[in-house]
Amino acid sequence: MAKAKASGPDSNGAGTSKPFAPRRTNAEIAARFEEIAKLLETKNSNPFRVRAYRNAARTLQRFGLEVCDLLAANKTLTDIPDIGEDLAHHAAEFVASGRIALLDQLRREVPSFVVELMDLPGVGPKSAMRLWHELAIHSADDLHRAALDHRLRGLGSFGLKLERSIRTALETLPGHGRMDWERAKPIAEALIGYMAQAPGLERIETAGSFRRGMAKIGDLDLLACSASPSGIVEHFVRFGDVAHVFAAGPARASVVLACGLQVDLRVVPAASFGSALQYFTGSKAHNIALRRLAHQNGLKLSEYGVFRDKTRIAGSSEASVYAALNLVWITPELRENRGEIEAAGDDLLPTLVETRDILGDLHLHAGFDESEKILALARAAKQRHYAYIGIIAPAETLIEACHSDPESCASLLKRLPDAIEGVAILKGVEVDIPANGRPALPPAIGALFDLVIAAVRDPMGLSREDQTLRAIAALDPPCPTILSHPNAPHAHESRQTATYDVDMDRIVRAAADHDGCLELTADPHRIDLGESHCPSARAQGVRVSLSSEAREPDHLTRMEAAVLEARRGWLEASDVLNTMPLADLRERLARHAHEYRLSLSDKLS
Ligand code: DGT
Ligand code: CA
Ligand code: CA
Repeated sequence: MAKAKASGPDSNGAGTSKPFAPRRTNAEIAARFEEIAKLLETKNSNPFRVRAYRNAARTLQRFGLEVCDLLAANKTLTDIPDIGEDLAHHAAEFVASGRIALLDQLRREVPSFVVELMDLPGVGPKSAMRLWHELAIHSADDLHRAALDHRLRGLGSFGLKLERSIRTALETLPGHGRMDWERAKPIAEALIGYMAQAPGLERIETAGSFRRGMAKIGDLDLLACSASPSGIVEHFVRFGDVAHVFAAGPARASVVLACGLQVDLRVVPAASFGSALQYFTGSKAHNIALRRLAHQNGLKLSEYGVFRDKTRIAGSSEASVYAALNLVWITPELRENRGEIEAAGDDLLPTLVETRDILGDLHLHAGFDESEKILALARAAKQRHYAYIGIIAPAETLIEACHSDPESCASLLKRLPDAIEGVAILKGVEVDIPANGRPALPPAIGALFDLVIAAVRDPMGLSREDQTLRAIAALDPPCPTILSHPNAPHAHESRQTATYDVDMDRIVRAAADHDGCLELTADPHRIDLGESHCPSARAQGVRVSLSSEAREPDHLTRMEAAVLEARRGWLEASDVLNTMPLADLRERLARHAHEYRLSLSDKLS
């Protein structure tokens, strides 16, 4: 892997004329070549031309040197295997401008969902075009629904084959892939609302991974309580969005919804509702450990209750089940057999952070001149009873707008009010962390902001060691206040996921050493600091900022998913940065700004 040169575009470019020219990587070029190949295929282009783009993409992914470095050194790209004149021209065009005219033109001609359809198994370029033209299929969801409604067979033998393979996939793979919790939530709410009208229903709850708040769920489990189960099952399978019922018995049913999500319903009597809810909430690992504990105490635990010999001693409520095992009730988010059973035995469970503890959202995206958007974001924040929000502008555009001049940056900042609709506005800037780890933010400009968020983006594909050192260097004083996406499997625009591997333990330790914070964002494409790393942040006293990374007001609701992830990571309110009252938060942020200014005066003296 080529290292960025000290004088390259990644270095701290204060004082140079183009300090923030982004470094375009081979992986980015390859992704665009691959997309061109796919788009050409949909247009029935010459197969040799298609193959040329595909081969070049493959070569670039493996090539040891970065195209942008070769260009900077005035080397010819046509020396790279599989790169002819045309492709060399496109690569240079992309490195210089971030665009490829041919790709822009193709994207105008072929809608993006056609390429997305081609990513599905069994769908090629011709079939994607036919699905679009003949059946008006625009997405994987449309395709699932059409398969379940037998509409694909109208396309002849290809359609019939595709229909069969999709149906098999839907029926054998529960839920056909995992679904984001956030996406499943309104579906679960709609189902619960619908089920509440079932005759004879006493109670209905979600169970399984959804109830445990997992970021992605395999299928949705529902548990109902009723003395007349068959009526409940009949009502369930008549839900409007059910596309296929593939199992229905007297007290249970499994269906697939049009969106591809599988839903399992079980109906139990009141006496065992608590033990069934406990059992079907899982996780499997938690259940196994719990059953072992019951056994050690001479008891038997099952979905029907807790039994001593043949006598049921608990089962109507979950709390009764845990109490029978001498445990306090364990919140579902913790039920993964990661020490929660031992902690419950000693009554040492954490008091987990809750949505109502959150006093603000420190990572909302808007340019400082987008006053209408900022007003809308502030209003959405007010509705959530937030005291403050962080408006985060991308460094690149900001620096361009103020021509790298601190004074004009300061006057730009002054135009943004300190509070809107009673919500305090913290002004922040997001900087990319280049390969050498030193964010290219001129200190005199960085010092003007309330907070600096440093984000790991390109280049991906560094070694684990280099990637770790890069993140650690970004935490070194003068440190940004918050390290964002420390563990992000970064979703490229091109939908490619580049390999990205870091030693999170070392990064958390570095954050502790430098009094830095880590961010957990709930952007569904980027669950970054995940539940598994929260406990070590907590143990080392590193505050975690929970954020929505909202680009529009509706996205602020993502905070709920961030809170769930934090709860699954055992975080209490005092482990979270944005539970701090505004004055305390300002003080903490100012401490960083102070260090930043000190280091600035060091540099100037
Ligand atoms: P998912 O659907 O893959 O996101 O994960 P879960 O946890 O929702 O799993 P699911 O739907 O297969 O089953 C729901 C719960 O039922 C699970 O969390 C625990 C319980 N369960 C299922 N199979 C077993 C088993 O073989 N042993 C035990 N002890 N519990 C089980
Ligand atoms: Ca499930
Ligand atoms: Ca299930």
